[in-house]
Amino acid sequence: MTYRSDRPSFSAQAIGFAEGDVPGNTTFGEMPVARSHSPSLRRIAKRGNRLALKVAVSAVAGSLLTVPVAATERTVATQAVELKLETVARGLVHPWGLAILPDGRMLVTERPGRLRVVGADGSLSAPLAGVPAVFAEGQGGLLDVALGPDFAAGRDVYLCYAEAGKGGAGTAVARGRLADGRLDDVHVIFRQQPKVSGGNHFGCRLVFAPDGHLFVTLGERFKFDPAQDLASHLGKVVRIHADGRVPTDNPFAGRAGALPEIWSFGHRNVQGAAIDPRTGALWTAEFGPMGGDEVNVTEAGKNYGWPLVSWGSHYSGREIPDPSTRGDFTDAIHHWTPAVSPSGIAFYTGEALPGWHGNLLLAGLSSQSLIRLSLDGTRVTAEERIALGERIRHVRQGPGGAIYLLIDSPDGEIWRLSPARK
Ligand SMILES: [Ca+2]
Repeated sequence: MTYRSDRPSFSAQAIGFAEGDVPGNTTFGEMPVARSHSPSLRRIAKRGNRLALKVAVSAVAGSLLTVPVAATERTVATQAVELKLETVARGLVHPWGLAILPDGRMLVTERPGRLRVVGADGSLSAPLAGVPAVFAEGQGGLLDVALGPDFAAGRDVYLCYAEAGKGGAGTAVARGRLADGRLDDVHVIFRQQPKVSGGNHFGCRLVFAPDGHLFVTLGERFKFDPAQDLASHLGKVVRIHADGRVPTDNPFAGRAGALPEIWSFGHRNVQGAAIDPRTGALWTAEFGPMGGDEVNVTEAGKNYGWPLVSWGSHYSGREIPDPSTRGDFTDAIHHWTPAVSPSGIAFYTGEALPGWHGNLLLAGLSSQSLIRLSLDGTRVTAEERIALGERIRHVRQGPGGAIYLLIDSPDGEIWRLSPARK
């Protein structure tokens, strides 16, 4: 059989695929898939391109110059606001991480191991030199990118990626300095221990807390029990200084047998991380097994229960006890069964999209949607799924309150959502 789904069958799991993270199309699963019933937005966009080309050709014939981008715009109806959806950049291979530079250009990672600058006109630079070699197998490769909190002064760029080494592979974090066409002074500042076999569940998002600490979200490498082992970085969120040093006030610092970088544990595969702008707290999103995707408020020293509890069940169908059976674990504030496969997340702090301020946005892979959660503190009061017909890897807020999305595909794109103008 071919493995075309986010949530593969048990036999797919047995050979090592898991998660909403298997590249490819979705032919079954949780959400109705627009692609199988109607033309996808991509196809609409390509049709738009051809239309634009004709417009451009006829415009040239008429001695006018037009740029064939606008024709790929379309509108997307949502509950609160009608959105304009534009394709900003094309031709990216599984784009994974996105950082918006102060000048409006963007840094984007491609999972096979490339970091590029996206110009304001959507042009892609050549791959930047200086990016570490990555383990580009399964879900592994070059993953997230983040700017340092003092980027304007130091040009610090952080990369999170799967790194090969003794024992297999593990997630690593490197820091470098952005120069013209390259990263300089690249150093590894964190390595997940131990490296293990397989290509699943690397995490990874990078997010800086308001106090300058760096949170790194990690997966359990599809190894289950190590998520509960404080002597392992598998299935953990870790907290380090911007230069990789370990904060002395971390919850397990100084505890015998525990790795001092650990912030929280009992995680499965955390690919979403964002700081709550109201409180400064870390929020994360992680993939459950079969069902049981979670949003967590991720606090110091807390145990989130994987693999001992989950709102989901094993791919075999074998049940996993629900979190409500174990008061010693911290439960998710929101969860999904069937799964939606949340990757990147972002709090919307802009004013451009009426009704969205303060909402949590989640990029949905198997659900092929942007998910919008309305919040009252840490309580989810409403959920909207905006079907987009493509696997959404990441969501970021950009200049002017626009939303940027990464489309997870071998022919991936960057999209921008902004208010539709009447
Ligand atoms: Ca369960």
